[in-house]
Amino acid sequence: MVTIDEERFRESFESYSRIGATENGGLHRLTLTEADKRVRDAFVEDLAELGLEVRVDRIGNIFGRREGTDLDADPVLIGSHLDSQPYGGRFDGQLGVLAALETLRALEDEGVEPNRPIEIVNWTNEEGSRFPNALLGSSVFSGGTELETALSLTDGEGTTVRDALSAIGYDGDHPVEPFDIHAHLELHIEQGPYLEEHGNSLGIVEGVYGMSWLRATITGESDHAGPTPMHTRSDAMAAAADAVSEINRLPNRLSADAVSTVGEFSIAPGSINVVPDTAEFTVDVRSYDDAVVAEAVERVHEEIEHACSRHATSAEVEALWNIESTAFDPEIRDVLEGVADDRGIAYERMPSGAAHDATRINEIAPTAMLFAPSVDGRTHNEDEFTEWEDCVVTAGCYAEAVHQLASE
Ligand code: HGY
Ligand code: MN
Ligand code: MN
Repeated sequence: MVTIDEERFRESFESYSRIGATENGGLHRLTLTEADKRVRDAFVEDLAELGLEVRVDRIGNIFGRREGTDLDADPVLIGSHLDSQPYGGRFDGQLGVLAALETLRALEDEGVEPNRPIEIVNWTNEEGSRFPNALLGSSVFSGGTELETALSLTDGEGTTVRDALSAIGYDGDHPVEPFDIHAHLELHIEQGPYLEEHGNSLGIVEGVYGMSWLRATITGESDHAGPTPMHTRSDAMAAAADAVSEINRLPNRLSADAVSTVGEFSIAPGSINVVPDTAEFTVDVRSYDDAVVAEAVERVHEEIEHACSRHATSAEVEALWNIESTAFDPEIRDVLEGVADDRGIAYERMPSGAAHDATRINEIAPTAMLFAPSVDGRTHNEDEFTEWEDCVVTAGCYAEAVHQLASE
């Protein structure tokens, strides 16, 4: 049995939450920025303090290794991500990394020496908001994305991942190559309303939705807002507005779980008395059923085409990213259920609408996740919140499950 130190866990959480903190209790800690560097430095320091062998790979993933008694045993991998959304929450990703850190500290405290090594990780660019390929570090590690492709991704200012990594000194020299993993476990906040609605303190995640990201650029003609008759206009904004309202109505016509989001939107030239000639927006479509995601992508293309023909405009639609839905390992889910049952914790099995690095690791190793409840389901904003008692309960289960997996 392993018991976490609640005070120490909370202190870590509070101190990491001060790095890139916003005034309203959130985090603005975009991947590979100065704030991300500072939290990475804090993480490396904490790993070194535990006497772990620390390594940084070429996509900036940070690993710490705690040896087991059996030097040849495949390790258990634990961890999550420390990057945040713009003005995001302080629980998304960070809670998982710190629960993993607290697990290692608790094992150390209690002098528990499982036979398996344990590897802790902080993945680069899980969020995908600065460099639009989410789960980037874990995707390169699992072989889902080529290293060169990842390093060449650019942000809105044209900075490449490669340059951003070296600017913060995390362009590691360790090769990005998957090692054999006995089991991987990620703790995360639910980022949805169901645990709270059902009165459960823990979610045992069955799997993660499939998703596709697109970027559409609609081109029209800029004209004078006054003398240009409506029927002669090629108004890119009007076309985009039509397309976006249809895209937002799509999910109801596709499936009970389908969702679509237009998260970025810009127009040019952006003058009050000029008909816009350019509109650019992103689309994020998801469902647990990959066929629904594929159908949604097709319908997005159609809606944009129809809107463009109504407004004498043209469009280019770029596929940014796609990931299939994934089902987690039933045996590890059973370990989690056993731990929750032993502790009398109310839990439920559920899918995840949010993508996680565990999705990628599940492609190469037995993987599972557990969720802590999100108050009002709010996330990806500064109001993101999880009751501390729920953080402790979930992290306690996590530590015990890791201990059991590492002792198998
Ligand atoms: O987009 C996602 O689901 C994750 O938060 N990156
Ligand atoms: Mn996350
Ligand atoms: Mn997120």
